[in-house]
Parts: sequence; structure tokens; C-alpha cells
Amino acid sequence: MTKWIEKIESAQTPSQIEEIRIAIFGKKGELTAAFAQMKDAPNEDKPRIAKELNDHKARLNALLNEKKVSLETEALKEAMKAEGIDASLYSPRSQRGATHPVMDTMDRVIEYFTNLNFSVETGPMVEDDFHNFEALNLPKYHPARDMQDTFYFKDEKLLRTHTSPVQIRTMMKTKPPIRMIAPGSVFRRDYDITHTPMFHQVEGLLVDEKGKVSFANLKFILEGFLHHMFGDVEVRFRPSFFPFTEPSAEVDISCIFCAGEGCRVCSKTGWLEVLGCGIVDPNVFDAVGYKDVSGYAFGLGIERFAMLIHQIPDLRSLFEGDIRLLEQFR
Ligand code: 2NM
Repeated sequence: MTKWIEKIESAQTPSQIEEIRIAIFGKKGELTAAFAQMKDAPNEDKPRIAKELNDHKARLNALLNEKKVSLETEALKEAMKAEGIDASLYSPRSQRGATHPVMDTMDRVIEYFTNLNFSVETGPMVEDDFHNFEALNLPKYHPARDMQDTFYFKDEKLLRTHTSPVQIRTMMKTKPPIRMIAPGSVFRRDYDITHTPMFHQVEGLLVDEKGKVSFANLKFILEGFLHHMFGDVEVRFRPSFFPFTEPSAEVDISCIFCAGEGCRVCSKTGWLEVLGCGIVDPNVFDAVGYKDVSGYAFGLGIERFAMLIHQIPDLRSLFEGDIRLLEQFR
């Protein structure tokens, strides 16, 4: 017994402990043999021997486990010292992260509309012709469907060119009224200082009973939105055209760089175009099976907003992954 206690105490590694454990408790172990020999002992001695052996067993087991844990802990400490890692050490080189300006702008857009009880809807980026074009009153041979503008797959699928297919999907799965926005990435074959092949849009849609939705409602909500995003700016609506709305308008704000005086950013006009909108064309409602409803819709590009808010001259810099861009937004 004392022999084993000494051996355990002088063990140097966890594997030596295991060797000792086998020498005591293994198939050919000393204690295993002692238990086996008990059958030859006189009957009146058996209870005493059994108690003694069981006491030894418990004692040695406890010692083995204790020593093993302490050796393992020591080994771990040694390893950590050797590898030079101190997880509690403050590093002067650690850096705080930053929200990407595109996501920061996206969050501010979403904030305004969710406060007005618009729901946030999403949908697939790989779309089909029906949801991306046909249902939006963009007939076959419409120039927007051109290979030059749209990324097509081999099997008739395509990368959505706007988030409007989310509006189509939402209308087809829910009954009116609807009050929603669809934020997300969209794809067009374009690449220059104001265009990247992937960019982000937020589109909005409100549908209610026929006669309940007016252009004045649309103007009110968009004016509030543009003041939320740009502060105290002038807002003007210009007549325009979109296949999915009639009437349609483009919306300008007074130039935030020259306060309407005329500068390079606004091409001396004093105005910046920031969104498109209109009253939803009845053909769109027909395509989704809506009857006796009216609605308005709008759409905007997040990168353009981010560019204006943060004065980023080249849109491509938003997607180059250069840490120096992000560092400016901490
Ligand atoms: C815009 C401008 C005007 C629009 C229309 C629809 C739908 F699905 F309801 F018909 N969604 N988005 C829309 C209307 C988008 O983006 C410049």
C-alpha cells in the first residue's frame, strides 16, 4: 500500500499515472489478484479482508484521480506558457469593428418605415421571368429584359434586377391590405463610378381598398422619409415613367452639398434625384389576382443614399473590401 502511494506521488506525467492504475487495478493488477485470492482465505476472515481491500481500492483510486488532474493542469500551464498565449492580455492592436455604410444606411431606411408599421419582407435573389418582369407589366421584348442589363442563367432563371418580385410574391401569398418594404441585394450588368453589378434596394408597397390610396398619401410618406434621411431639405416630384406604376414620378431633394446653389455633385441643377415612385398600375394587380384595390409603390438605391450621406465619390469603393474605407466609419 505505502509502495503504491509513494509511486503515485512521484509520478511525473498523466501517462505514468495510467501505468500505475493498470499495475493496481488491471487484469493482472496487484489489487485484482488480492481480490481473487480472497476465495482461499478462511471464511471468518473474509469480511475483514474484503473491507481492507475495498478501503485500499477507494483510497488508491482517489489518489490516482487527484494526481492525474494536478499533472494535467500543470501540463496545460506549461503548454500555454510555451505557446505564449494569455487570453486575458489587453492588445493595443485590437480594433473595434464598424458597420458598413451600406448597412448603416439600410438600417436608417428600415427604421423609418417600420415605425410607420410597414412590414419587412424578403425573397429569393435567383428569380424567374414572371416575378421579375411579367407580373410587373414588363412585357416580352421590353428593353429592361435585355441580356445587356440582366444576368441570366442557362435555365431561364435570372438574378433579380430589383426587389419588386418580393412585392409580387407577398401579394400572391397574402390578402390586402398590405404595407411592406422589401430590402435586399439586386443585380445588373453595370460597372462604373456610379454602378456596381450588385447593389441594394429598398422598395415599398402599400395596397388598400380601391379609392383609399392617393398620390397625396405617397407624397406625404416620402417627404417624411427624405427628411428622416437628409434633414431639412426641399423635396420635389417630377413626372416620370415606370412600367409598373401610372402615374409615376421621380423625386429630387435640394442638393445637400450646395444647398441648391448648383455644384459639381448636382451638375449645377441644385437638385439630386433620390427615388422613383408611383401609383401601382392595374396590370400589376391583375397579375397577382387582386381586385378592387389601389396602391402606391416606391423604390430607391441604398448605395446612392450612402454615397450622398457619407460623401463617397466612387461607388465601387464600397465593395472593394479595403479596411481603410471601413475605418472611417467607426
Ligand atoms: C420603383 C419605382 C416605382 C415598384 C412597384 C412595385 C410593385 F410591385 F408594386 F408593382 N414595386 N416597386 C416601384 C415603383 C419601384 O423603383 C424605382
